[in-house]
Amino acid sequence: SDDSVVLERRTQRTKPPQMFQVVLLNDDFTPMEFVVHVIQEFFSKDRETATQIMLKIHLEGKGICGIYTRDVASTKVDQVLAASRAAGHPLQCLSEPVE
Ligand code: TYC
Repeated sequence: SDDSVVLERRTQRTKPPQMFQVVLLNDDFTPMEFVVHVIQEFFSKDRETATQIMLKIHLEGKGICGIYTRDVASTKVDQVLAASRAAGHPLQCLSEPVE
């Protein structure tokens, strides 16, 4: 006879996804006001927070604007670059894995 025992898995074991931080880089040409606008629009920050992030980038060379899953981070980068090019600014944006 078949005396095997099957135990039901009651814990889910899906590991959390790798997260990606979206970083803006400083440059000498993009207006501060444009960077603040970009951070507000694409990273859902209020005006004060966006201004703080922009100033950190301006002073330190780069700064994290948000942390997302791979596809969302990639879309944010594409949106920022498209808006920057459309406005004639050289603003650079990239995403990198967290850790
Ligand atoms: N350095 C720019 C200026 O003085 C402002 C700036 C801030 C540009 C952040 C890019 O990611 C940036 N106009």
